[in-house]
Amino acid sequence: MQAKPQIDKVLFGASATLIAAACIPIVLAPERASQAVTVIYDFIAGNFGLIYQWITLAAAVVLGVLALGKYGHRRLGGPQARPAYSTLSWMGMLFCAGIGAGLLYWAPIEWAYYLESPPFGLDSESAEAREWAATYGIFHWGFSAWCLYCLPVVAIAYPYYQRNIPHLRLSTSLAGLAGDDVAQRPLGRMVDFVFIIALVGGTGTSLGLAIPMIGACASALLDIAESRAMDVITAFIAVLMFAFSVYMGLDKGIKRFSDVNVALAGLFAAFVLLAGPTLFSLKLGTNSLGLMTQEIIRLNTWTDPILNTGFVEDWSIFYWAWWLAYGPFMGLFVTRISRGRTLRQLIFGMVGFGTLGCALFYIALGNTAMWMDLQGIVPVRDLVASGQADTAIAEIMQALPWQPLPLIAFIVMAFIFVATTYDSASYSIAAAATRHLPAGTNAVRWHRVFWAFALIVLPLALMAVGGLRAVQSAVLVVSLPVVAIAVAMIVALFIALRSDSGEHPQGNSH
Ligand code: NM2
Repeated sequence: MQAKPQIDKVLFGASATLIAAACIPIVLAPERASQAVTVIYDFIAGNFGLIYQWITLAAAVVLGVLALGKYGHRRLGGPQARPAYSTLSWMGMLFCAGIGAGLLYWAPIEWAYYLESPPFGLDSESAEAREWAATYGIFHWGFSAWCLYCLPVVAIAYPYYQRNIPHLRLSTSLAGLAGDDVAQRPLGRMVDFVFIIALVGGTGTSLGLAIPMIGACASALLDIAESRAMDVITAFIAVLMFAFSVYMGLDKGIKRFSDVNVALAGLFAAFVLLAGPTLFSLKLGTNSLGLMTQEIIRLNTWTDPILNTGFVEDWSIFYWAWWLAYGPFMGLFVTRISRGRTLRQLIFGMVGFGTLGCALFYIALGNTAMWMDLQGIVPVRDLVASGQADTAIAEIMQALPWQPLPLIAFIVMAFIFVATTYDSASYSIAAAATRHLPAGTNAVRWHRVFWAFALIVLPLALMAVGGLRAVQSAVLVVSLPVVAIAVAMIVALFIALRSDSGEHPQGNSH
C-alpha cells in the first residue's frame, strides 16, 4: 500500500519559522530594516556578484555543449517516449510558470533607469546610451537568463526520467553525485529546504513589485489617489486568486489560468505595438536584438572593473539572483511537462522561445514608453527618477488609445500573471514539504493553500520597508545557496550522462 501524503514537519516548521523570523523584525523596525537591506544587498552583490556572473556563463556553456553534442539526442523517458503536450502548449505553460508580473513591471520602464545611469560609462544624452537602454532589459530577460532556468530542468529531468527516480524534487538533480535515494537523506532534505526558501524569496521580490504596480493602475482606473490601503486590497485579491487556483489543483486551476494568460499577453503586446509608434518600436527592437546577439560575450563578462559604476551590481547581479532563485522551481515544473522531448529540443525550445517571448514585451511596451517620454506624452524618466515607477507604468497604460480598455486589460493580465506563477509556486512548495508524495499525487489541500497565504507575508513586509532596494534584496539573500547547488548539479548531470548509454528501456513514465 502507498503511504498517504504526510507533511514533512521539519521542513514545514523550519521554512515557516524562517519566514516569520525574517518578517517580524522588518515589520517592527522598518527604518532599521531599510538600512540593513542596503548593507546586505551591497555586501552580497559586491563580494559574490562575480560568482553569479560565472554561473550564468557556465550555464550557457553547459547547455550549448549538451544541445550541440552527442547527448543532445537523448530523449527524456526513453527513445520511444513521445511528448504529452503539443509544443505550443508546452511553451505556453513553461512561460507562464516562469514569468510573472515582473515582466509587466520592468518591460515599460527598465530603459528609464538605464538612461539615467547608462552602462559602459556612456553619456546619458548619447544615441549609444539610448540604444543600450532599449537593449539591456532584453538581455536581462534573454538567452543567458533563460539558461539559468533551463539548466535545472535538464539536471532534474534527465536523472528523473532516465533512472526512474520516484520522487520529483530538487535533490533529484544530485542523484548522479549523491545516489538515487538522496531525497530521503539529510543532504537531500537540506537541498529541498533551500528550494523552499529560494522560492519564497523569489516570489517575495516579484510580489513586492507587482502589488504596488497593480495598486497604482487600479487607482488610476478608479481615479483615486494611490495609497497603502489600495495595495493591501490588491494583495488580498491576488492571494485569493492564487489560493483558489491552487485549491482547485493542477488541471482545473493552474492550466486554465495559463491558457487565458498566454492569449491575453500575446494580444496585449500586439495591441501596444500597433497602437504605439510601430515603426519606431520595430526598428529599435531589431537594433536591440542585433546588438545583444553581437555583444553577448561582452554583456556576460562585463564586470565594470575600472569605472566601478555599480551598474553591474545594481542590475545584472540582481537579475541573475532573481532567475537563480526561481530556477529550481522551474526545474521541477518543466520536468513534469517535458517527457518525450530530446535534450536538444528542450534546450533550444525553452531558451529560444523564452527569450523571444520576453523580448516581445520589451520591444512593444518598453519602446512605446520610451517614445512617449521623448514626445513629452508621459514624463517616464522624471517619474522613475523620483521613485514613482508604479505611477509611470499606470500613466503609460493610460496614454494608450481606447481607454479604459488597455488599462483594464493590463490590470487583469497582471493579476493573472501573478496567479499563474504563485499558484504553481505554492503547489511546489507544498509538494517539497510533504513526505512520501508518490508521483501523480498532490500535497493535501490545506497545506497548498497555507503556502499561498504564506507567500504574501514577505512581500508585504518588504513593501512596509519601501524602496526598490528592499524588494530586490530578498532574491540576493536566497539565491546564494542556489549557486552552490547549481555547481553540484552540473557535476552530477555529467556523471549521470556518462554513466549510462541513454538507451534506458523503461524510462520514467510518470
Ligand atoms: N524572473 C523571470 O515576477 C516575475 O516575473 C517572476 C522573474 C526571474 C526575472 C520571475
